[in-house]
Amino acid sequence: MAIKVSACPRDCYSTCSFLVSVNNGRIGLIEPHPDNRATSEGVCLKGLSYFERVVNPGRLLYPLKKTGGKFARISWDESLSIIADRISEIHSKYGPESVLYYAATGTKGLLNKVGPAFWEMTGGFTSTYGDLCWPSGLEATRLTFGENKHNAPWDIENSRLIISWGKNIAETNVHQMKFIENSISNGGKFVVIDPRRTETSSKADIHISPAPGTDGALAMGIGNLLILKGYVDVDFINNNVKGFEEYRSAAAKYTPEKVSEITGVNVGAIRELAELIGTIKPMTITAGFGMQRYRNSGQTMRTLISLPVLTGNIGKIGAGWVYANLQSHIFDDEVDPLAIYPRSDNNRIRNSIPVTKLADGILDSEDPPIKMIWIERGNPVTQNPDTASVIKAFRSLEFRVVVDQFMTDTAREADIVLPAKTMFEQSDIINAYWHHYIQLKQKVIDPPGEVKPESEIYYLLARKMGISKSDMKGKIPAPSDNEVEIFLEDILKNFSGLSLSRLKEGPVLAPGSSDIAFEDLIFKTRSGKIEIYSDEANERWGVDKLPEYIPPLINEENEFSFILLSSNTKNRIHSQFGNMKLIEQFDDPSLIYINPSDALKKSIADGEKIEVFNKLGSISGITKFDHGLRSGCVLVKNGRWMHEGGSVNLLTSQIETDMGYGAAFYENRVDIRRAT
Ligand SMILES: Nc1nc2c(c(=O)[nH]1)N[C@H]1C(S)=C(S)[C@@H](COP(=O)(O)OP(=O)(O)OC[C@H]3O[C@@H](n4cnc5c(=O)[nH]c(N)nc54)[C@H](O)[C@@H]3O)O[C@H]1N2
Ligand SMILES: Nc1nc2c(c(=O)[nH]1)N[C@H]1C(S)=C(S)[C@@H](COP(=O)(O)OP(=O)(O)OC[C@H]3O[C@@H](n4cnc5c(=O)[nH]c(N)nc54)[C@H](O)[C@@H]3O)O[C@H]1N2
Ligand SMILES: [Mo]
Repeated sequence: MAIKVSACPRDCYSTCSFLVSVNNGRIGLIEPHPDNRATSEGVCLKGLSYFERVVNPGRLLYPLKKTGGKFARISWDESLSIIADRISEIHSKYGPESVLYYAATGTKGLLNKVGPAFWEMTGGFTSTYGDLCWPSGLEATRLTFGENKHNAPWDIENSRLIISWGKNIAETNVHQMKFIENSISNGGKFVVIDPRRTETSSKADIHISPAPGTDGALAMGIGNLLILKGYVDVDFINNNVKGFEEYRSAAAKYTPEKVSEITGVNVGAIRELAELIGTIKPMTITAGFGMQRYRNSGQTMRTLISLPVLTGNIGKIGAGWVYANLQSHIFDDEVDPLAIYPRSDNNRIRNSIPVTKLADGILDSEDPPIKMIWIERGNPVTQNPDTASVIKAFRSLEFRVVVDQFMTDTAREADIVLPAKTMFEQSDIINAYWHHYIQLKQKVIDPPGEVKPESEIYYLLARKMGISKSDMKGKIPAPSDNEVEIFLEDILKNFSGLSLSRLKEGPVLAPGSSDIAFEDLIFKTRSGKIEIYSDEANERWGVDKLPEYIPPLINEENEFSFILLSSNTKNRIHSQFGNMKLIEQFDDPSLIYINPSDALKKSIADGEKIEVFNKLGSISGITKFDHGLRSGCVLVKNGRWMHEGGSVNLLTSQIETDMGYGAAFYENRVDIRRAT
């Protein structure tokens, strides 16, 4: 048996460091690597289930071709010939930009850039812009501080007051809980702001449950009280902040009474929260994604960010705005929500389809219209808004290729499905967005069946298409472990302290990173100060220069009674892991959560089979009474597959957020009825 160092490449805060036991080519126990201070506590259930993921009977092991609606195994040579022929046919009929390359969050790694490099070599392609996940918060943070970084994960235990705002830490960032619990044991206070009771709020001193999408009003109201009570840090503001006077008059409109009316939070709780924030230092707000699933989300995030700024909780131990720590993103030029890939020098990338409107973007595309799609590391039929339209858009195309580990609802729509590697089957370098370690995700076993990593698929396809080996040099590694290592080492050589041999021992803190973000009080904004007031926000996104509360669209009454929330869940990452036997025992995706008072109005009992529907579609499931969910909401966990009752995105529309081209997944109303 051998034990090898590796790291989890899922799109998850923790990005755990692993010690992987390998026995006769089989993955055994996965244990935490002690050198990662953020994740040394333990591996989550999903991580423990990896041993099963690799050998899961549903794993795709060979290329498949669909004929007459049925998939059958074909050889690599045949699949690549078909793809090469279709690409050249579609290129000659419509031009290279009629090919849409779509990649999402399935796995992190520097080798992911091989995909766009290949498509660029074919003469060009179209890609998506924006992001389904976090761009409004990234942009709000960048506009305010100039960059996205925060204190080291372990620093939060030094906070005396921690506010978890729209984040379900106990399920989505499990390792952060340990540090929060350390703070609580040392007498720190913990507040959770979420329209439902969660595993996280069960640990809180105070749980505030605002009406969905109204957090902006709550934060402006708190800001107003902080100013009125003299709780703001005047010296810090005078030296470091742009726009305080303007903010003061904007916030004055948000009296506790008005905020209470908007948010449904009682005046006493609003005053108490302001009192805590004003009097307890250091304070950290750790913000999640809940309030970013509304059209107003960028502006909402700006209202929240103002609170640690007003109270001087920036650049200090135990203080700050914990949203995205991109200090390990040393390999990217810039994190710019406007462009996932920087435009190439020779302009071969058309960045024209908004990811939130993937369906309409394809259906409305012209000059040239999209005719082919290549999908890897993503499951857009399940995860992107408006599933029915996504399927319609895919079916309007002439040719579809999906690369995945499993026969997902998206893969089912493909003409050719290619089998993808798992994290154990190719080495890669990964970064994180919560801690600031650089890590090696190490190859520990050979891929099973005929599985090939994407870099190899692209290499072979390029050769089929007549692209020379020398053209691929430095862009697509030749198919061997040694060539992959040379490719990665070549990137690492630009950074002191980083090398493959060092990373084979364990995680390394990113060069230039620091445990206390903004300790130097240098802010890379236009003014060099923290910008509560931002000209750029207005110029780039057309929003007010100041943070503000804009009522969400769901407040506009329509015939559907409930607001539809679709949070993440502990034992899955979006649509991944639900098909593992280990996970099935703990996770029931069929459950549809509703407050009993609402269910009773509809004469629906706990455990009864129901449908959730609106104008876009319907899904089915089992009612689960949830006293902790705000009345007026229905909650369906995102990531369910068609055979589990249907993706929640059958009910969501293609609405963009005010900044960063994100997805306003929660701006949807639905109704429920007993299933027939
Ligand atoms: N186990 C697990 N971990 C994950 C993931 C996963 O799928 N599974 N996904 C990863 C990814 S990609 C992401 S983006 C993150 C997401 O991490 P989180 O932000 O923690 O997760 P969400 O479930 O999107 O939302 C958090 C909470 O916001 C609440 N919420 C909804 N609407 C509002 C609102 O209007 N105001 C407020 N204050 N709260 C609201 C929801 O009830 C929910 O409890 O997690 C990452 N970690
Ligand atoms: N209604 C609603 N929808 C949501 C959300 C929500 O809160 N509500 N959350 C949104 C968020 S935050 C996010 S981040 C997105 C996530 O959206 P996606 O990134 O599309 O989500 P996943 O379900 O993780 O799908 C990733 C796919 O990649 C595959 N995969 C994993 N590793 C590899 C690999 O190495 N190679 C290849 N080729 N494939 C691989 C997996 O098997 C899986 O099918 O979903 C969004 N959708
Ligand atoms: Mo995400």
